[in-house]
Amino acid sequence: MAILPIVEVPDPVLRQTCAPVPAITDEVRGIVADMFDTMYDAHGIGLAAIQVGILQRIVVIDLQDRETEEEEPAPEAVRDPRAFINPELVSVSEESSTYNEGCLSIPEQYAEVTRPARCRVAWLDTAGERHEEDMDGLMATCMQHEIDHLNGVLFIDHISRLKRGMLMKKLDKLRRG
Ligand code: GNR
Ligand code: NI
Repeated sequence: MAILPIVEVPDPVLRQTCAPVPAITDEVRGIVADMFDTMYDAHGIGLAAIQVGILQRIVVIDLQDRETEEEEPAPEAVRDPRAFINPELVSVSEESSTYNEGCLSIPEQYAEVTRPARCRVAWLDTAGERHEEDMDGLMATCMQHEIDHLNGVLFIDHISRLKRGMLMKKLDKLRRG
């Protein structure tokens, strides 16, 4: 159990392409556990392994642990931890939806991002079982955001240069204090 440091922009690590997990070992299950610890600690609803510097196709999501003002992570009883190994977009809807996205690698910055409203996703669980599921709403948005990470893509790549410039300037200001 470990909370890992989160890689932030403009670290070039975030632009790498992650490798598929070749075999689901105890080491992989250990990475998943550390990713959950890190995600809950940071009050995120999702995390890709690349955000903790591990260049493998591993994603964790928990939509129950919505960002709150509280200091403590959600109690375990109300958690809904889901791990996705080698997740793939099987298909996406023609209909799109817009969501105000944030990213733990771009602290405290948000922007409206338009993506397919629904998607079908295939993945392996931590026991190596294959799953396929239709996703919509926040789950579809979050999964597409996480699969983007595995390909070195960030939500700011989906907005205009002007908005991206403004957001990066705000982040710069935030960091300077
Ligand atoms: O915590 C997160 N919130 C969020 C909000 C809208 C769309 C996507 C996300 S994912 C983000 C955590 C993160 O950076 N995952 O990569
Ligand atoms: Ni992110």
